[in-house]
Formats: sequence, structure tokens, C-alpha cells
Amino acid sequence: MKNLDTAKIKNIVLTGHSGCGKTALAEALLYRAGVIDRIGKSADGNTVCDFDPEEIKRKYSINLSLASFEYSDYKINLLDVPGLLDFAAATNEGLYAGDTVIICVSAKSGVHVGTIKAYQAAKKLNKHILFVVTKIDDPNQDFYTVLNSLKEHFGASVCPVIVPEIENNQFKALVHLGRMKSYTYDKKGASVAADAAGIVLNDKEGITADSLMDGLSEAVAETDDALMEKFFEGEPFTQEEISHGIHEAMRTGRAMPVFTVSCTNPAGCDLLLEFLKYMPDPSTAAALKATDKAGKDIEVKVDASAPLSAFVFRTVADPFVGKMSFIKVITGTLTPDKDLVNATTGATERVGKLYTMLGKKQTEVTSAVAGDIVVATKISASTGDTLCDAANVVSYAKVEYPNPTYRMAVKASKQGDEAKISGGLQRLLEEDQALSFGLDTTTKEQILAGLGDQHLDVVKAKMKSKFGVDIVLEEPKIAYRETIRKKTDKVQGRHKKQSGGHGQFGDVWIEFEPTDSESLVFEEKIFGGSVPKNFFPAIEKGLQDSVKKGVLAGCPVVGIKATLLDGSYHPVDSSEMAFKIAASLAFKEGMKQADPIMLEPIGSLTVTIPDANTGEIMGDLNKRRGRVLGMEPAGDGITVIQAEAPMREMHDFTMYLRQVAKGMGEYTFEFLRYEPLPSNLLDEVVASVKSDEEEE
Ligand SMILES: Nc1nc2c(ncn2[C@@H]2O[C@H](COP(=O)(O)OP(=O)(O)OP(=O)(O)O)[C@@H](O)[C@H]2O)c(=O)[nH]1
Ligand SMILES: [Mg+2]
Repeated sequence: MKNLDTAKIKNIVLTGHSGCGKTALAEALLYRAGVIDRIGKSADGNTVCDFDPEEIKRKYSINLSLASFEYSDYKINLLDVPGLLDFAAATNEGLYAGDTVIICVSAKSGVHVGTIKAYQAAKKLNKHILFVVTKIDDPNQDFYTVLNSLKEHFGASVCPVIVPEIENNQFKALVHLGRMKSYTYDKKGASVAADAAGIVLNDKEGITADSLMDGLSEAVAETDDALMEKFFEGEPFTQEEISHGIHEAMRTGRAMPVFTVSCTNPAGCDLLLEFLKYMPDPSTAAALKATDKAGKDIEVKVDASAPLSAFVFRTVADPFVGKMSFIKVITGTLTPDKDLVNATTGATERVGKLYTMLGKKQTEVTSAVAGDIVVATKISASTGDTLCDAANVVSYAKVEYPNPTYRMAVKASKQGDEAKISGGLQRLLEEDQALSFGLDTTTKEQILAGLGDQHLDVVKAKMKSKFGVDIVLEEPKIAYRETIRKKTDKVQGRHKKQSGGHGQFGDVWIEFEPTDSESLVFEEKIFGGSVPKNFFPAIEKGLQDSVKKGVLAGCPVVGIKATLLDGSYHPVDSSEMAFKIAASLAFKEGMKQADPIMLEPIGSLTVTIPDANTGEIMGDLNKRRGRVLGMEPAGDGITVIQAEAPMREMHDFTMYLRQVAKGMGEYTFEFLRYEPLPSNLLDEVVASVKSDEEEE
């Protein structure tokens, strides 16, 4: 592929609800552009973008794919992202790299949470938006209802440009409102044009092409004073004015054009491809937030004439090819074999080879100009790092990622594979910023956290296929504690054993009482040397060992103070070991007398949800023994609930919230403190803790 000017590059990200046809649209566009000679299908596992074995197996996208191709004399970088919320990290990376966001909407199922999320994300990042209604060939298409729903959700700037002609509920042709031409398609997606003036678009509802033109004309008129005057005087626009006006309206954010396609029997892909040429180029995209060398906040626009700066927005850890870094060049030109500064780490970096991608196919290139998206292999930079010329040190703001709240304990199914697990997961963490892995120091379990069950299921499958390790995912243990509620009288612990030669003798009287300190507090108040000083450390050690396992369920004991009051010893038979044992006997007896209870961890919860879900979530938190502390409107139909809830009740909250709030909810949940476990749960908890121990 030849090297191009920034103005000839179009970075287009395909977003939308899962299953709405993003991967299929990429396929259809590549076919119409002559890049591939047949259209693959996700269901057949033969598309350009869903090439990962896990995508082929599951028949949906889990990764961000880049399909770069030439069309006319433009380079189009298509980014196909997953629609499933479990893989939102890849979606966010695609949104970062794309300049124009195509939001795909199925003509059959319409606006869903994925559509709304894509829109919100695109707006937040100031991206240009284009709606593409897919599946127009489907017998159950309902285009004009979907169009109305788009207007209801996203406002008056939704502006139909290519709409279908529907006869007897079936798709017949596409009408380009700007040209007032109707296009009928053959099986290869080639079209024949005819005049569309006066055409009825939907025989059932009597919608005409002329009636839809009004919205388009208004959007065009708003782009220019002279056009506005013409519009008010009722004069028709010329073809050129309309065409220029649509592009201008989109560039300035006044209009979000709506296109219609079939991806499987390609229709409308020719018109869409043509339109893509007029998409804003990277230099006119919104400026990126960054910090300069001195740490000052700045904004940077894509600019080929400035010294090099480039952002690593995705990393793939391939066990065979090595590390692949997806890079968007922001300023200057990226070329191999030049020393660069990694502004994030301070390291010097050298890019060996650069590639342009078509799904999994790599083609080497010699340089990449500002605005372009390429892949470098085997560099040490990580996702989120900025590479730059020493003369222009700048760090771009990182992509925002969702919080991994779905936690599972990860174990090796085969003993001895533990090291392989952390090795493999470290590699997967490099490519997935919504995954976290680490030791829960309270339960001593390795915890893998992600965005949902499908996310972790894919991680499990990748561990097997990429690193040959079988992992088991289990509900994480809860770090229960035990404590006491009453002060005891002094309790005796006496250890006496006479076996052959030397005997063993240790005797202590200890008083136990509750305290605020989490770890054991030990004091001694021995008078008259009833226990010699040199045995005190052994007694304390005996107690320290004992508090590791309480008498109820064997959980660590917190909030306990032990005071050594008295005891006796034997000049020959007493030893450190004997006093250690005596202390542990006193502890066991003391715990029983001190009204022991179980404590459970309580977490602090912040839930962000649409207002409409508030009642249901509050009811659910109540069932989870949660305490709602406050509820506040956060604007835009969003409510924030602050609550506290026991950790043992919250394991499935991620999946629950997703289901209730239809993917529009978020939350954070962090350990706060311990509280007494309600007595009705004691037997159940003791049994579960003991059975966990037996397993180990
Ligand atoms: N009839 C018809 N089927 C389509 C069209 N577009 C997509 N499909 C089918 O819809 C299903 C989902 O399409 P995909 O392209 O995989 O959907 P996606 O948006 O990439 O889904 P995710 O990767 O999960 O986000 C597949 O079976 C496609 O063949 C279309 O225009 N017409
Ligand atoms: Mg897909």
C-alpha cells in the first residue's frame, strides 16, 4: 500500500449492539471495494475481521480488528469492534482510534443498549457519527419504525440520506435522497439507478421520498447562509449543494446521516463507500487530550508537519508472532529503525517493522503518516503508551476502560501448572485492559476479574489454546473472621506430659477480652515470677499461632487482647514448646467463654443506573442485606446509589445489574470493614468454610 497524505486517510470504527452486523458490514465493504472476492459470514467463521479461533467458535467478535484497504485513492482503516459488553475494552480502544463512528442498527431489531452506549461514547469523544441501518433484506425488517426510534433517541439531527423502498413489507430498492435516485441491486451488490422523484417509499404508510427530503434540506440549509436563504424562498438545491451540504452538516456535527444497507446480499455498500471518502479526515477530528514534557495539560491535533508522536491503543500478545502493537500516529511520520522516546516509561524505543493490517493479514509498510493506523511488532511499549520524537515529548490521555467487577478465583486444574497460569495471564493482561489478576491477601486466592462471565470464559479458553493450561474458575472465598464479645475470667492452660526421660510442663492463666486492634494484643502482669520472663515470647507465639484459626469455623480471630496473669513452671520439664502449647490450650478455652462470633466483610457500594431502575435495584439490595445510605440524581436520567452490603451477597451483582439495567448500569464495590454475621447464617457459613478447607 502506498504511503498517503493525512487528508487521504479515513479512520472508521464500526460500533453498535451485538449482532447488529458490524463484522458483516466490514465484510460487505471490503467486497464492494474489491479487496475480497467473496463475502464471509460470522456464522461460517470465515470473515476477515473475526479470525480469532475464539471468535470463529463463538460466532461473534471479541477483539478489535483492523481492516485497512485502498479505495479510489483513499486509505480506509476500518475498525470492527465487539458489541458485547463483556468485551467493551476493545470497543473503547476502537472508539479512541476511529475518527468517524458508524453506529450500526439492525433494521429488524432497532435501537438497543449497544446503540445507545455507542452513541454516548462517540459524543463524549467528540467523534463524527453516521448511522447505518443493516439487514434491510431481512423479511422482518421494520426500517421506518427503526428510523423513528433513532430520531426519538438521538434527536432531530438524525438525517436520513439513503432509505429503502419497501413494498409489501419487503425491501425493493434504495433511494438516495440527496440525488433523488433509486438503486436496485444484483447479487454482487452492483446497482442500476433510476429517477426517484415522487416515489412512495413505504406503500403501507405512504411515506414519500419528497417528505423525507425536508429534513435533509433543512440540514443542508443550516450549513450556509446563502443556502438557508434559498431554502426559505422555497428554491430547490442543486445536486452539488446537497452533496456538499450533507458532508458539511456531518463534519460540523449538525447532522448524523442515516444510511441503509444489506451486508449479506450487498446493497447500498457502494453508496456508503463513496460517502466514506467524504468523511472528515484525521486532521479535522477533535483534538486529543495530552500532557507535555512539563506535565501541563495540552490538546493536540493530528498534524503531519509536527515531530513524531504516536499512541499505542491496542496490544496483541501472540505466542508465535510475539507482541503486536496497534499504533495511531498523531503527529509527524512514524518510520522504522529510528530512536524514539516512550513518553510514558521514559525508555528509548526502536520500531523494527511496520505493517498495515487486513484482519490477520499483515503487509509491511515503510512509514505511517499522521492520522494513520499501523501495527509494529516486538516493541516493548504497552497499551496506553505514547511514542515520540525526543524533540516533541508528549503523553496522550489513556483510553478509559470499564472497571473489572466480575471476580473469580482461578486455580490450575493440574497441580504444578500454577507458574504457567501467572505467566499466561500476564500475557493476556497485556492485551486486555479490563482484566485484572492478583492475590487476595485475605483469602490467599488468586483472583481473576473481568467484565462478565463471557469475558472470563474467553480468558479460560485462551489460556488453554495459547498457553496450554487448563484453569478452573470458582466463586471466590469470603474472608470471614472470628472475634469475641465478652471479657473472660482468667482461664487456665496447662500442658503436662511425662514420657520416659524428660517431661513437659507449662502452665498459664490468661484473661481474654475484646479490643479494637485487628491483630492480637498481648500483655503480661506476672507477679513474683510464677512464669519466668524467658517464656513470655513462647506464650505470645502460642497465642499468635492460635488466633490464626478460631474455634467456630477456623477463621482468623481479630479484636482480641490476652493478658497473662499467672502460671507455674517446673525447673527441669518446662520449655518454650510446653508454654506454647499451654497458651494455645488457654486460648481454646478462653474463646469458648468469651462469646465468640463470626464476622463478615462489608463493602462500600456505588451503583450508577438509569432512574427507571432505581426501585428494582433498591429492592434487590435489600434482599442482599444491603443498607442504602443515599441516592442522588446525577443528571441525564442517571441515579447514583450509595450503599453498604455484605460481600458474600454480591458475587453475582455484575451479571444481575447488567440484566436489570440492560447494560446501562455500573458500580464499584470495595471492602470497608467487618461486621457480625447474622446468627441465622452461622451454620451455613461454618459449613461452607469447613468444606473449603477440606478441599484444600
Ligand atoms: N440478512 C442479513 N443478515 C445480516 C446482515 N448483517 C449481518 N447479518 C447477520 O447477522 C448476524 C450477526 O452479524 P455480525 O456481523 O456478526 O454482527 P456484529 O455486529 O459483528 O456482532 P458482534 O460481533 O457480536 O458485536 C450474522 O449471522 C450475519 O450474517 C444483513 O445485512 N442482512
Ligand atoms: Mg462482530
